[in-house]
Parts: sequence; structure tokens; C-alpha cells
Amino acid sequence: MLSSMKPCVTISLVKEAAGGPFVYWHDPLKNAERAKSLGFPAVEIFPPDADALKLDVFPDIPKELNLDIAAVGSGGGWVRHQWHLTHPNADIRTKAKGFITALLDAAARFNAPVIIGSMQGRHGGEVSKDQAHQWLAEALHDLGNHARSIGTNVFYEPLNRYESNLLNTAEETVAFLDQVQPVNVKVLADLFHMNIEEASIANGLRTYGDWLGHVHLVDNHRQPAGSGQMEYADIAAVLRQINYQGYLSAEAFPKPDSHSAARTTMDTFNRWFARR
Ligand code: LER
Ligand code: MN
Repeated sequence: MLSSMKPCVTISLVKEAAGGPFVYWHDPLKNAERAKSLGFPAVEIFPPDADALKLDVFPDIPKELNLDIAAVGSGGGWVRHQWHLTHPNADIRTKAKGFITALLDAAARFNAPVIIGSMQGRHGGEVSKDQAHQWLAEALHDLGNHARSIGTNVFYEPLNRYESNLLNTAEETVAFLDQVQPVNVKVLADLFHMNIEEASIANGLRTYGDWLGHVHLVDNHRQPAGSGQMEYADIAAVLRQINYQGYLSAEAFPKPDSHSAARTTMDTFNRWFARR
């Protein structure tokens, strides 16, 4: 079967995330135009909060540029407020869930799913691993149900061990999701995290199979795909085998600069992942 994967590139609007692994920074319209000039059909937005996506402040990128919003990141709730879904304080867990719910609502006008990455939090101290998993399961249920009610999805992103200790590998993640069965929840596979945690990134992607909804395309050192030692041939072969039809979204440091990082990613996408 012919598969068609699509390239995408991140734009961060969060000034507190300075130094983070996002390709373009600030001005969403100007940067989406630059992405479009390289042939990207979509952008992924990292907003400070849901208000930043409101009609009066956020440009209608789909209408103005005919680009899609592939996904919206929720990490602003962690970076700016230190809120997360498995925090020992119930009030903070509620704030984290409210932050993501508001983003789902705001992103729905672009049909954009919302990512749960750093907002998943971690266990430790007074919070056992079982307890944290239970809270994560409840959050994915509730947020997935909300996403279903407005016709969108949640992308759950397993992180590497230095960023979370909840679910690090594809095997653990799929076992958890198969048991919890949250609706309208798909997995975001970030190749940088997988490079740290998987014996084989290709096998990990095969394990995700139908759970896979989004990919963060990046090289082993968090720099643009194609600038490191990641083996894209194997990764592309598995994504074709599992008939992955989603985005490969560049989430990488803007090295040597944003536009060059986007161009390197696009060259890598065209070399390994474009339809042929
Ligand atoms: C952070 O490392 C990351 O990969 C983000 O996509 C998570 O929010
Ligand atoms: Mn990521």
C-alpha cells in the first residue's frame, strides 16, 4: 500500500522555553511562511497557554497560508507553572488537566490534537509508581473523552528517563495503553527519546503500530534530522510497513539557525520518508 507521511516543523511561542528544542521561535505567521517556503504543509505550535491560540491573537494559519496545524504542545503548563498530571497536590493535578482541556478546546478550531509530554510528570517521594500510573490513566481517559467530544485527539508522548519515569519504552507504553484503553489517545514517538530508551528504534516503532499518531523527527543529539547518526532507512521502512500516515514533525535545536534546521529536516524527509 502507498503510504504518505507528511513533514512538519515546530514553532515555539514560549519565551520561558528559550534554549529548548524547537526549530522556529515566536511570530507564528512569519515562521509558518518560512516553513511554507521550504515546502512544509503543516506546523506544530508550542503556545504558552490556550489564550495564545484565541481568534484575536493567533493568526488563522490554515486560512492565510493553507498550512495545517499538525499538533499543539501543552508543555507550557510545566515550563511556566510547574503543573503536571501526577503531582502529589490534587489542586495542581486539577490545574494541569484544566490547562490541557483549555488547549484542546482552543486547538479544535484547527482540528489540532494536543500533546501530553512533560505535563505527564513523574513519580517519586510520596507518589508511588502505581499511584502515578493511576493518575495518568485517569487523565488520559478524561482528556481523551473530552477530545472525542470535540472531534480531536490527544497525543501521549513517552519521554526518556531523564525527563520522566512513568513510561519510557514502547513496550511499557503499549502494555499500559492496551490495559487502560483510553479513547482518542494516540502515541507521539519522539526519536530522540527512543534513541535513549530503545534497543532498536525501528522495533519500538513497530511495537507502537496502530497506537502511533505523531512522530517528533530529530537526530540522536536533538539536532535537526540528518545532522547526526540516526539510521533513517530502518525507521522509514518500519513506518511504511505499519502504514503510518501521520506527520514527522521537526522538534530540534535551531542549529545552526532556525531556517537551516528546517531545511536540513526537509532534506532528510525528502531523502527517506517522502512518497516514492
Ligand atoms: C521534550 O523533550 C519533548 O520531547 C517534548 O515534545 C515534550 O513535551
Ligand atoms: Mn518531543
